[in-house]
Amino acid sequence: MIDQYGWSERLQRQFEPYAADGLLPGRVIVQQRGLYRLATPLGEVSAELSGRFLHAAAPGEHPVAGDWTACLPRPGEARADIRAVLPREGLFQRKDPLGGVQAVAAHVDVALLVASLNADLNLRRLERYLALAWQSGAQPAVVLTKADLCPNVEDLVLAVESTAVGAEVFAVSALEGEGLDAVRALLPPGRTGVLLGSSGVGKSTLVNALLGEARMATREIREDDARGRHTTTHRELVLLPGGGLLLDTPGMRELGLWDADEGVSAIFADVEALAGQCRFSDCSHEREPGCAVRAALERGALDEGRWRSYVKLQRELAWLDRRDDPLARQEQRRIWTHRTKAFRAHLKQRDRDR
Ligand SMILES: Nc1nc2c(ncn2[C@@H]2O[C@H](COP(=O)(O)OP(=O)(O)OP(=O)(O)O)[C@@H](O)[C@H]2O)c(=O)[nH]1
Ligand SMILES: [Mg+2]
Ligand SMILES: [Zn+2]
Repeated sequence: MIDQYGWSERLQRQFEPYAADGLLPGRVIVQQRGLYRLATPLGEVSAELSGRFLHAAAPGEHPVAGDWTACLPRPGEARADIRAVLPREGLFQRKDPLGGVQAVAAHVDVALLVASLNADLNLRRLERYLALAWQSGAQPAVVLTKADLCPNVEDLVLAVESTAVGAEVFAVSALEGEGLDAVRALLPPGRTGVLLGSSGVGKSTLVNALLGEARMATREIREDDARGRHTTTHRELVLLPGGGLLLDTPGMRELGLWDADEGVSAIFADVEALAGQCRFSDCSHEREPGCAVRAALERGALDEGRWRSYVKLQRELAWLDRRDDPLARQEQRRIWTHRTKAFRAHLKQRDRDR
């Protein structure tokens, strides 16, 4: 049972101390607030964090979808208590607004960045998803959905290919079953993919098409362009008929800041208002006279940590912007190509180790 969920000899070795304590391995297939559903050698069970774990673990260490845990089944009940989380690989993280990181999914091999060929394709947003994917250590691939609604699929695929350096690009129509085999091929038995992309691009529809049944809830057709509504509200790992595993996630907000510049301004509106009051419009907020930011920091009106987060984030965004500059882009391309090669080599090595 857990072999199907990607259990490996390496995980088995890491699990030995827990096995000696009578614990069972369980992979998190659904995570909804403090409640979990685990795939274990005894089948699927509901689970909670044990008191001891809650006490000892930092929030960032709480299990997320895809995690492997050590759990203790409650006798006579289809329930278990989670006692520990195994070391993570392919950890998908997002930035939280204050510069920290939050785990989204663990043990991810392939990150499927999903965008619709129907709506305006936002290449910059795609780049951000890509940056996030590269940070996770998972191999990114771009899936362009709703090909049936697009008259110039080839052109768009080419445009995306030139942006998404190092990632394969696929066009699919879940509705007509086009291009699904290429996606299936990314997820051979035991390999885990995560779907990432804005709300409404068709992530859950794609899962259903790959499953061959309507298991995930999808948006009504006539609501296609409804704004701000998320059909999927939790993360769920499903076992595909071909043996691969795919994690469906809620759209857009899932990635927080990486989605849009507006996000930064909204979260740091007070900081930006302060910066607007400096005497010099190009104030670096370091030692210029009449700097409203330094004054507020000295008065204690602006929190030092918050300011640092803001500066860090600006740097991050500048880094993303630099990639619109041809020379910087060339340099990035070199780095990314190198990373792709390194990553492929890493995967090969890992498969050999398994
Ligand atoms: N024509 C066409 N419509 C599609 C295709 N795939 C998805 N759709 C439609 O797009 C809408 C949104 O699909 P969902 O699968 O719910 O989107 P989602 O990405 O899971 O959205 P969230 O769960 O909110 O993040 C639905 O009305 C689907 O029927 C496709 O290949 N072709
Ligand atoms: Mg969905
Ligand atoms: Zn200033």
